[in-house]
Amino acid sequence: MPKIVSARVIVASPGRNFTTLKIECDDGTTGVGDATLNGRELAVAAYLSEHVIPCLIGRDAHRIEDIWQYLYKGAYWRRGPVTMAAIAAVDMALWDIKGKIAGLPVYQLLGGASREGCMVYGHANGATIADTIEAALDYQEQGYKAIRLQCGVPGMASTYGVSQDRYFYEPADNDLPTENVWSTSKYLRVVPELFAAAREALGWDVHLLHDVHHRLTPIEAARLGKDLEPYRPFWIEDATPAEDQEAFRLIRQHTTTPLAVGEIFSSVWDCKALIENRLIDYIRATVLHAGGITHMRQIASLADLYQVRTGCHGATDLSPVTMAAALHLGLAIPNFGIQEYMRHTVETDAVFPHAYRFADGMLHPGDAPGLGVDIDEALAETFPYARAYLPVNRLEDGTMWSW
Ligand code: CS2
Ligand code: MG
Repeated sequence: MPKIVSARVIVASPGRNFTTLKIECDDGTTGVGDATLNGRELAVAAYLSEHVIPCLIGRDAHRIEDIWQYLYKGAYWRRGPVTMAAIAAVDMALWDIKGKIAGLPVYQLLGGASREGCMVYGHANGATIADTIEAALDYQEQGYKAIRLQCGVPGMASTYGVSQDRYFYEPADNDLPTENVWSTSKYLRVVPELFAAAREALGWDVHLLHDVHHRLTPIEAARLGKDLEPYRPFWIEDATPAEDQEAFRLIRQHTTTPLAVGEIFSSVWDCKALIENRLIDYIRATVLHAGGITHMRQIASLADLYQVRTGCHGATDLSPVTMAAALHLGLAIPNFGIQEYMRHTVETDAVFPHAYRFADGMLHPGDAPGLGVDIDEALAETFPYARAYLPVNRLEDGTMWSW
C-alpha cells in the first residue's frame, strides 16, 4: 500500500494567491490538492501544516474515505470554509495519487465518462451594456455555448464582476478591503436592459447567465427573476444570501427563472433543504470549498434525486487543480449541468501545468493518470504571497451590505 511519508503546503501568487497541498508516498507517487480560500489563504495553510499534515504521515494513501471521515469527525469542530478547504485539498491529492497508481484518469475511477465533455461558461463583462455585449460576441466567436453577463451600473463607481481587463477578473486587491458603494434600485433597472440587448445581439442559441452575488433581498430577487423571464436566462446565481435557505421559497413563488446557489457552501448540510425542496435548479458547491471530490460527489448524488444539476464554481481564485478535479467529477456524474470557466492568467497556467483542454464550448479533463495537473514548485517560488482581500459593499447611506 502507498504509505504517506510527507506533505507540504505551497503558498504562491502567480497572478493571485493560491494555497496548494502536495502529498508524497513511499513509492515516490505525489498528489496535489487546492486549498485556496480567497482572502484567507494563510488560515487554511496553517490548518493544514499545524493540524492536518502530522495526522497524515504513515497512513495508507488509498484509504480516501477513511481519511476524509478522520479529518471531518476527528476535528470535532465540523464544517466551515477553512476546515472543508483543508479536507478538500487532502481529498483531491489522494484521488490524484490513486489515479496515478492505477494508471487511470480520476474520472475513470468515478464510473467513467457520462458525456463527451463539460459545457462551460465564460465571463463577458464591461463598464457599459455595449462593452459587455462586445465581450459576449467575442466569447460566442470563440465557440462558447454559455456566457455570463455582468455590466457596470450607471451611477455606481464599481460593481461585482466588472473588471478592467476584458478576460481576466480578480476581485481581491490591495492590503485592506476596497469599499464599494451599492444601489439595488439602480442595479435592478440595468440588468433587464442588459439581457434585452444581449438577446438582440447574440440570439437565442446561446445560454445567458447572471450572478446577482448575494446582493438582493428575496422579494427583490423575485422581481429580477420575473423581469428576466422574457430573455430566458440559464440561471440567476446567488439571488439572495443563502444562509437563509427558506428565502428561496419566496423567490420560487414568483418566477420560473432558474436559480443557482452554493459557491460559498462548505458541506451538504448547507444545501440539503434547498435541494430536497427543489428550491434551486443548480448547485454551485465546488470540490475546493465543499470537502473535495468525495464530498462533492455526495452532494451531486443528493441533487440527482431531485433533478437538481451541478453548476460548479470556477473563478480564478480556484486554482487549475480545482478545475481539473471538477472536470473529472463533472465528466462522470449523471447530473452535470455546467462548469464555470473564468480563465486563469498566463502565470497561473505556467505554475499549474494541466491536461484539461477547451474545445467546442466544452472542457475535457484529459486522460493523464490522476488529475492531470501539477504545481511547478520552483516557478511558484518566484511568485511570493502578498495579502489581499475581497472588496466590501456599503449602501449609499453607509450600511454594510453583501459584496
Ligand atoms: C463569483 C466569484 O465566479 C463567481 O460566480 O461569485 O467571482 C466570487 O466572487 C469569487 O470566487 C470570490 O473569491
Ligand atoms: Mg458567483
